[in-house]
Amino acid sequence: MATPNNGKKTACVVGGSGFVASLLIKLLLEKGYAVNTTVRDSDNQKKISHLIALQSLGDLKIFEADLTDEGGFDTAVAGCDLVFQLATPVNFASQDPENDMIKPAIQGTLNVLKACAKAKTVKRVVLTSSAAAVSINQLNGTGLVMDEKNWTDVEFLASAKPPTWGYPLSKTLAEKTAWKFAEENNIDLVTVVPSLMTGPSLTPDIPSSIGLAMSLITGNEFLINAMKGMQMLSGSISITHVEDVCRAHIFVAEKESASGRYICCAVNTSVPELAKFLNKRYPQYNVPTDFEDFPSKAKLIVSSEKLINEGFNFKYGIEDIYDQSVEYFKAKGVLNN
Ligand SMILES: NC(=O)c1ccc[n+]([C@@H]2O[C@H](COP(=O)([O-])OP(=O)(O)OC[C@H]3O[C@@H](n4cnc5c(N)ncnc54)[C@H](OP(=O)(O)O)[C@@H]3O)[C@@H](O)[C@H]2O)c1
Ligand SMILES: *[C@@H]1O[C@H](CO)[C@@H](O)[C@H](O)[C@H]1NC(C)=O
Ligand SMILES: *[C@@H]1O[C@H](CO)[C@@H](O)[C@H](O)[C@H]1NC(C)=O
Ligand SMILES: *[C@@H]1O[C@H](CO)[C@@H](O)[C@H](O)[C@H]1NC(C)=O
Ligand SMILES: CC(=O)N[C@H]1CO[C@H](CO)[C@@H](O)[C@@H]1O
Repeated sequence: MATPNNGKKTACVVGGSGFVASLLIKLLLEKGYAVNTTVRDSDNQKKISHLIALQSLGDLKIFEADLTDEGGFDTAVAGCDLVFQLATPVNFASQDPENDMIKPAIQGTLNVLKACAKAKTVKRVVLTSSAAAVSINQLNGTGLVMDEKNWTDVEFLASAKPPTWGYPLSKTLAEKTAWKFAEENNIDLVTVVPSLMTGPSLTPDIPSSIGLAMSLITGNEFLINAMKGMQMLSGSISITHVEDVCRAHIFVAEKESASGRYICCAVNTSVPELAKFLNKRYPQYNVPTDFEDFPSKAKLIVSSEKLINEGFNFKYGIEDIYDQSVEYFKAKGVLNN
């Protein structure tokens, strides 16, 4: 493979300041990649301090680009072999999900793919989708198995508008748009479809997904209710260590035979089952285990069989995922024993 930059492999990571993207950048630099990354506001020293710190690990250049700027990604993408697109607007409290999340998620993904088409050097694009683009439907029951062929029911989300509908709709439509554009423009696209992530974060602030995954331990009632809502809407509580999701991004980017979507989910559970596990493992936090008539069995599992059959190994199970998240919260001063 002809690579510029003295034979170094080159990658662009779009949305580098985020929870997942900043760890992905660290792993890429450790593997010897030269990395270009884009952030929304490169003058905001606090929001990018963790990226500045990563520059000591290798060749990392920081560019400024907003998802809504057509042409904004051209410079950072130019000359790269691989492009990872992780940026997405997240605003669960939005009164206007159409304009705050759905339109910019779709337009932004298109703007990144257009930059890839222009660059002529890009061999593969890896887009970060979400299990929320797979598992949301109106079916009832338990024991359903969802795989890469399954798509979230967009008509249901758009018409019934259940709480938090904007985010899953934005993720589903952005991924569908990406597949259409990639096919029409001959782009080698692979998508990673992760579940809820937790684990230590490099970001200055604690990412909201860790706060959600840790809510049973911190006792935050609002977030515990959000987790119950997540189980009801998406059919399960599915959790993966953030590092495994980053490793999966690099795995599918480098593996020539990889194609299509890849669900990346280490653990499938429910709020009551998870609470029982956490209560036993960390008795000091008095995790509640009585959920009355709330369903203790998840409706479905999201299966990572395709990723595993491709040769990927998950490094972390439920014990490691939570042991490391608890240590992270202690280090951040959120938990004190
Ligand atoms: N965390 C999870 O549990 C989870 C689960 C499934 C899928 N995912 C997916 O994984 C990806 C990364 O998520 P994350 O948890 O790392 O989220 P995050 O920390 O909130 O990162 C999102 C990134 O998107 C950027 N962004 C938002 N709006 C933008 C805009 N208009 N222009 C440019 N950049 C914009 C943010 O930039 P700023 O720093 O400037 O705000 C941030 O860097 C997302 O695609 C998400 O949907 C996450
Ligand atoms: C980063 O962007 C610059 C400017 O467009 C480009 O020359 C270079 O090849 C890009 N890739 C990397 C990994 O440096
Ligand atoms: C599932 O159950 C809900 C609530 O009981 C009901 O409204 C809905 O029609 C059911 N869905 C199917 C596909 O049977
Ligand atoms: C998932 O997709 C397969 C293949 O299209 C389909 O047969 C199955 O019914 C879908 N499952 C659900 C729960 O929607
Ligand atoms: C099919 C599948 O992925 N099942 C997994 C659900 O999660 C448990 C761990 O909690 C795994 O052991 C199963 O393999």
